[in-house]
Amino acid sequence: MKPASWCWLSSAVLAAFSLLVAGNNETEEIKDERIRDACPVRLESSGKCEEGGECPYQVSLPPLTIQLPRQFSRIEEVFKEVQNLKEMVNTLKKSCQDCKLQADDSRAPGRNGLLSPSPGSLGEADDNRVQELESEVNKLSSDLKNAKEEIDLLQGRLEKLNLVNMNNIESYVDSKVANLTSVVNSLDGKCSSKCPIQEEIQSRPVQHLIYKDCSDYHTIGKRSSEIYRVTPDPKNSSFEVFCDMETMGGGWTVLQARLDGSTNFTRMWRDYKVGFGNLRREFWLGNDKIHLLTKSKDMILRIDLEDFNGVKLYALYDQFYVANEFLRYRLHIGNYNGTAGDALHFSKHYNHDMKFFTTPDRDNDRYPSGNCGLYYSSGWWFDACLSANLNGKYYHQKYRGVRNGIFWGTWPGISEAQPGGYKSSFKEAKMMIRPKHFKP
Ligand SMILES: *[C@@H]1O[C@H](CO)[C@@H](O)[C@H](O)[C@H]1NC(C)=O
Ligand SMILES: *[C@@H]1O[C@H](CO)[C@@H](O)[C@H](O)[C@H]1NC(C)=O
Ligand SMILES: *[C@@H]1O[C@H](CO)[C@@H](O)[C@H](O)[C@H]1NC(C)=O
Ligand SMILES: *[C@@H]1O[C@H](CO)[C@@H](O)[C@H](O)[C@H]1NC(C)=O
Ligand SMILES: *[C@@H]1O[C@H](CO)[C@@H](O)[C@H](O)[C@H]1NC(C)=O
Ligand SMILES: [Ca+2]
Repeated sequence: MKPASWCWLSSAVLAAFSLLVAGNNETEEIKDERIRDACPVRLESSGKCEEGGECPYQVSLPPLTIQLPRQFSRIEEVFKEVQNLKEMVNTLKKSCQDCKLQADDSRAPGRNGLLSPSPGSLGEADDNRVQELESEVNKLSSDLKNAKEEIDLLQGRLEKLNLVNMNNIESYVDSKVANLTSVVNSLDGKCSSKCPIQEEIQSRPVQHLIYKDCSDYHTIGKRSSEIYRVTPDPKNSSFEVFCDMETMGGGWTVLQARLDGSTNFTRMWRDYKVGFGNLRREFWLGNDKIHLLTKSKDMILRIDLEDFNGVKLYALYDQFYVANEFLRYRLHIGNYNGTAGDALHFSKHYNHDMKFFTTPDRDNDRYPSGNCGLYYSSGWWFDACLSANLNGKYYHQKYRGVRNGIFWGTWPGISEAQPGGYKSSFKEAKMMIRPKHFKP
């Protein structure tokens, strides 16, 4: 492994690092100035006027304080991620160096018998790989420098305008960090695979980067729909989720799934809070986890539905956020697109957007004379009461009586009266989220 590639990577990381440090120092200076200088504007004479010339008066202006947008604190998180990367790179660097020493040792005469693959045949391929990586990292480094320039530019504009939307720059930096993460991860794999003494490398504690949701696993090349562990909030716990890596390019974190009625969804507040069911079959991920996931990034929601006639339709919402428990897991949903119809914003009177979560034991709905969760046997963001309820009872066929099954009010033909008062049921339902800015 050539040291040059590490050099590039570290300089990229350091570029981001120094940018942040510079920011800190500036604000401290501004603070100091303010303490020393109580009077906002001062005029001082420092001597006599020159003949016919100007008087050496000096005007001291008050320090300029700039209100940065709240989103600027995101920089701190990115900084932490970059630091993680830096540590990871150092560890890798060290292990690769050890690795190289071992490789050199083993090439020495008399020790060749210990090695199974011939080091000579690997050399050329390694060189190419190193060169590829080098140029990749090289490019990343210049990308990061571009990001820095872009931030500088934005900071300049900030002084003129009071409001600047940092979302774009954030997601730009985010995607660069995700990209660096994936490069580091792929280096990790390559490094240990060519090390002659594998056990030693593998027994070292492996440092893991933070995967906030399934899209981060997709970014590092995971393509199988499986259970993965995510940490949407580094200050909070990590947990397992099921990732859909196939639908519409993949990268989806599944929040809810119905497919055979094996899990009972008539549950109380506590169960909906922590989640229940089996991640590989039917489950509700849990409102606390859904909150953390939707807080960590701007998310879109996809709902997939299938009825017992084999009709499959979907609904996409370009924003999805669930507030915390204190705010009763209020739903925030964006614009609709898709084929299943916009049942969450059915009409003025049936609209699930901005509604609180209700369960049979916690009435937060807009129906004054009863609890919609109790009546419709589920936990959901009820209005008064519903035009959609994906947590309703699982019926294996059409049913009569209260419409407490899985329900999507814009489904073709669902509102027409059926003979004998039958209601249609659904075979499968699934809710999943993915970052808005994710490009599969
Ligand atoms: C802050 O600036 C001062 C002088 O301007 C410098 O000595 C110091 O090293 C800087 N601190 C950091 C953390 O860069
Ligand atoms: C990283 O960025 C480069 C150039 O921007 C791109 O070609 C590459 O596909 C990206 N890698 C990943 C894993 O996103
Ligand atoms: C589901 O749970 C509820 C509440 O515990 C119970 O009343 C109901 O009978 C259960 N349904 C099934 C199908 O087991
Ligand atoms: C972790 O997240 C849960 C759910 O939002 C919250 O109740 C709890 O206070 C968080 N804990 C920390 C340490 O932030
Ligand atoms: C809906 O999604 C399709 C496919 O992704 C896209 O072509 C179309 O422009 C979208 N429509 C709206 C209104 O966003
Ligand atoms: Ca009520």
